[in-house]
Amino acid sequence: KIPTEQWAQVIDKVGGPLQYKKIPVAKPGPEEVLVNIKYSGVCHTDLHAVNGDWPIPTKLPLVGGHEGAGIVVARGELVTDEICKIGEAVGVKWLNDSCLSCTFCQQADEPLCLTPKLSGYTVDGSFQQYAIASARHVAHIPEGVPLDEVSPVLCAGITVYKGLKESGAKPGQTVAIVGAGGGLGSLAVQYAKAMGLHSIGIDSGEEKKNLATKLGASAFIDFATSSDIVKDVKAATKDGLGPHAVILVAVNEKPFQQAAEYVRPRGTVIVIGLPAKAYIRAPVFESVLKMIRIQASYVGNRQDSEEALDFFARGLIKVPFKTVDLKDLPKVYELMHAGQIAGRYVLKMPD
Ligand code: 8ID
Ligand code: ZN
Repeated sequence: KIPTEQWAQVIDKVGGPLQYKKIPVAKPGPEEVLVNIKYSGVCHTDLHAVNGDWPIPTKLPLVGGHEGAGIVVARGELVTDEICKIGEAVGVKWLNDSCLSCTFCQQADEPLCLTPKLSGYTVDGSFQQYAIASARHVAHIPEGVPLDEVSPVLCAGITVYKGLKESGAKPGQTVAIVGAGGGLGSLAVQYAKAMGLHSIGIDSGEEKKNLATKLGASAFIDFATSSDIVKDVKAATKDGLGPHAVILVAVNEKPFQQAAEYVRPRGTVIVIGLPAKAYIRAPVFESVLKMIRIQASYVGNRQDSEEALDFFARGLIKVPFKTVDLKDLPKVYELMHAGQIAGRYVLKMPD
């Protein structure tokens, strides 16, 4: 039976504070499903939303979260079994809905939709027991997959997998993962490996170094202790010419202004991280003579999501995560703000 009230983490204004309280359970619209969220990963995007870091305002009051894994418990009258079944395990992703009609949606660039709904940003997300999502956009979680471990795949996994595909890096080539010990980075190292790529991890501290190395990075560079990152990254590639691609998933502007200098000639810099008010910078002269490419990547479409989940279901991706209760979200944000999370935190919803 679906209750009328549920536990949620809510902010009323930019900056918080978070309020752990009971709010009403929403009813799905004609093309929506109601998902009983069991677990939700916490992405740095959720903290950017609380802090008002970005130029687009969030809805308020806001329930954050966009890595929600749960079970469909109700659906609107236009949702058939072909679209989404009651009792099915699904993921509530950042892209909660897109119109499927604009020029971008028509070409399967759903993240570029002109009228998207974003979970935990423009609509309430997964830091609650019952979340609403568009039936055509929920991710279908393969059977037998544990909902706690898979939840971070729903944003972090999909995003880095898409970024690696967009980079054009081919099996046998090398990618640098900037922010390799964080949520996105720790999955990027593994997707890279599964795609036949070598990876160089860049982050800071023993814990993140050990994690990135254990997950498959062939070299690690500590950004806090390296006296010359550009030189060190190049030196970590076999021929000293630098990585074929750089995947930027850090939450600090510095590396976004450095990557163009160590990427290999003909190489690609993929911009994914979204530090507040940051700019990308590259020297024109060297960029031209090296014919480099700088490109951004934004989550993934439904097909990317299915593929990223399939890598997980095949056992190629192990999410390094710790679980805490929904009520403990403030502690997770504190650790995240301090850069002290190696891997991901996953919230367990109350029963
Ligand atoms: O679709 C997208 N483009 C998308 C999707 C999901 C998330 C973008 N994001 C954005 C988030 O909004 C956030 O800005 O990606 C960024 C990373 O999210 P995350 O992985 O959830 O954050 P984290 O777990 O805090 O990891 C960040 C890591 O960066 C390292 C930190 O040590 C941490 O491990 N880092 C920092 I801060 N500065 C660094 C530097 N100079 C650095 N690593 C290397 N060099
Ligand atoms: Zn995210």
